[in-house]
Amino acid sequence: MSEFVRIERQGNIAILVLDVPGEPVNTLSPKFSDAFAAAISTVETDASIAAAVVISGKKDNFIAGADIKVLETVRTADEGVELSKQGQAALLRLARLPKPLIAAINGACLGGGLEVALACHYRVATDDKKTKLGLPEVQLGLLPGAGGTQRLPKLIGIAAALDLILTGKQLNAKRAKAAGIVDVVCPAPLLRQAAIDAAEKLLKRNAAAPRSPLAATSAWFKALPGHLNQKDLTALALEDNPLGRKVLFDQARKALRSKTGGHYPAPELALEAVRIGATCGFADDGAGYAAEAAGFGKLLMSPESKQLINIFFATTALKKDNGCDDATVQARPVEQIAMLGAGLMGAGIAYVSANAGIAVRLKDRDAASVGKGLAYARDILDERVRKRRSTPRDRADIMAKISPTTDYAGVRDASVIIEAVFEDIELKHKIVREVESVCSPTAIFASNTSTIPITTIARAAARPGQVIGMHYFSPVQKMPLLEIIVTDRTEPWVVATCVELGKRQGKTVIVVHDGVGFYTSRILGPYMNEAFHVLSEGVAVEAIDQALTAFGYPVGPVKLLDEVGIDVAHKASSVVKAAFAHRLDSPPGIEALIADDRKGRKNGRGFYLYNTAASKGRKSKRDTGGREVDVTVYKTLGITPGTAMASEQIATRCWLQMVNEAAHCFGEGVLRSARDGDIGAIFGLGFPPFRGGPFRFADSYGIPALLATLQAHEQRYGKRFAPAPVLADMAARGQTFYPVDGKTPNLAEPGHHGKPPLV
Ligand code: 3H9
Repeated sequence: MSEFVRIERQGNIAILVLDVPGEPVNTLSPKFSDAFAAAISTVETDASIAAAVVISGKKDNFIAGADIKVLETVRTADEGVELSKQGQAALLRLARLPKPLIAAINGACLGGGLEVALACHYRVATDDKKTKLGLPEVQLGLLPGAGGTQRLPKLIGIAAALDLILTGKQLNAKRAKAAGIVDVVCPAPLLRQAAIDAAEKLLKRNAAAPRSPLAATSAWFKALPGHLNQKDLTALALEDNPLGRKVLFDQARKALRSKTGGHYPAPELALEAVRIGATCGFADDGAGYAAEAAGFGKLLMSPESKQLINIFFATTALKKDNGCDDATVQARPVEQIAMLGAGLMGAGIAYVSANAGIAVRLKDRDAASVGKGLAYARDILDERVRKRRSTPRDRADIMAKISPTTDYAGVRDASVIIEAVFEDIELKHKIVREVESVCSPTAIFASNTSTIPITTIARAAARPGQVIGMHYFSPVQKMPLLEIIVTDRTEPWVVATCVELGKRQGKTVIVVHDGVGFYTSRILGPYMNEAFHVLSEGVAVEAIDQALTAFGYPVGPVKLLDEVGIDVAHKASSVVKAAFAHRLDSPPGIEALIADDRKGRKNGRGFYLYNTAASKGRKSKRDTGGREVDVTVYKTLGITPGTAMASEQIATRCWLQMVNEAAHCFGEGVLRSARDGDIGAIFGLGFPPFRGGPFRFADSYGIPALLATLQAHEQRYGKRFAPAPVLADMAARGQTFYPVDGKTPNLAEPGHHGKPPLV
């Protein structure tokens, strides 16, 4: 018996217990595959075994997919193709096993893990919160390479399968059952028995009417159209004939292109593998499997996949990081927090906290304002219930955790008090003093400010070591990043406690040093400023936004101004510009927009047209939803659009500013590591993930080349392009931010940037 797979017995049923030794999760690796193949041979040849159950020995993980570290060692596309073919062959063997094979799933069943489950003949999954089924390969720049692009559409239909394969979406057991992936859902403690019961049922059924185990379980699928709604029937009708299928694939390809801008080859190749598979009915060993293997090998060698895999490992490392250079610093427990300010940010923070099981005291100055905050949290939950992501019971439990107040009642019991009031330093100082007079002496005071240095806020505090910044992004319930800001005086336990709180709220957390604009707003400022320069030179708004979306940002900088709010951006950027006026010259104009009451989407008056009450009758009555430029904006700015500038030139000017400012932050010790800088820019600002973040991108561009490009721009456009000093140092020493084959010094990990520790 292998230490990877143990075989236990219950009568004539074999239980294959998967348990990769010494690892927190099961992953598919050559060693695992050998052990699993040997166990399957035993099931095949041992006449006393009539059926088998595949279950995990881990507490809350079935199989997390192929071992990504092994994938990283693949050197050529051909090797990748071979790896995929081996996976396909191993799983085909499972699917063809003449004895019923049941997957018993608890915890993550992802990628290759779901492919194993799909090759089994029946799937039982638990209703545990950790149980998630999906094919997240596209998020790593890959496609499911062990038959997933063929077996999933064969099981649940092409349209439903594409929804999972092209997005990497993960389903809980209940939703997986509704989709037709899972046959039975049960509570976690009953999993083993439920799987054994299923094996016995299949054995009985087969004995009554012998047929292949697969046929025994797919019979229900044949009866499915009777239970489908109109939308599903249309999808099936489209899938069932070649012309309909062509329409379906053409639509999917078009939708993909418009979403990815052609920057992500993985979903396109996955779609192609499904399309080819569909032409031969997803036959075992058919052309679809060959296309899948070819796509897998190609993608494994792609630079996009390498960057996305880097992001996976960076976020995994951040899950374990306590935010302090001393890894032994412990977080203190947080049972209750107080949230001061019930606006969109405050209400959003209250919601993510309550959702994590933390009691929240939500305070605002009057009942109407707190009521609005509660209604906002309730709306988020209503939407989740409507989409069946939460139950009405969950909604009631979460809402019960948020208690409203208009005074400081209950603040004494809070371990962390977060303020999200107006960006007014007098007000913040008043609140710090009031809070300190009523809260516990061990309570932490966190500010959600995006513009005021935390050191300035802490000046009013009697306990400045317990003052910290927690910069959330809007909308809080959707944005994955939390930027935590520490001053020279913030205590390490305060940092560790807030990092832990952020993780419980579901955030990826980076810790940065206090300073003007912290990290994210600081690198956004010069980027937006450059877009404004380009605009003031007479380049059209659409041309600027298209240039940056073509580079890979989800929205262009001008559209982003409308979304964030021109007034908000103006306030934030004036702080950054004032601090760096010696090197950041900014064009005039934004003041004219403010004077013209252009605040962006929120008041329907910005760079684009919105069909809101405020914009109706001004220009267009059609609902353009921000898709068309409001040409009157040029007059407000005193600009005549018409200057032609190459898209690449526009994009380069803007990204150079962001990357150079990130290098400034790195050199000044604002960041703990290049890794944090990459994650902050990707998760907080939408820096194109396939480029890996500003530091990975700088490395792949080449530090000397980056330096030269900045110098050329400095000559042409002025001092705002002067390279960050760290870049010149690194170029002179032949350094990169990340190690190259372990040869260069590693500047990417905390504690290796040559600066003293932040905390
Ligand atoms: C694939 O399957 C390709 C196939 O289709 C084709 C084959 C031919 N590999 O996140 P955590 C490690 S591609 C290697 O902190 P959690 C992780 O690095 C794969 N390592 O725990 C960490 O290590 P360490 C498709 C992995 O509970 C430790 O496990 N699959 C892998 O918060 C704990 O992880 C995916 O994309 C892996 N596949 O979340 C799933 N998975 O302790 C990726 C985890 O040394 N994984 N590790 O730092 C996840 O989404 C999450 O890790 C998971 C657990 C939900 C499983």
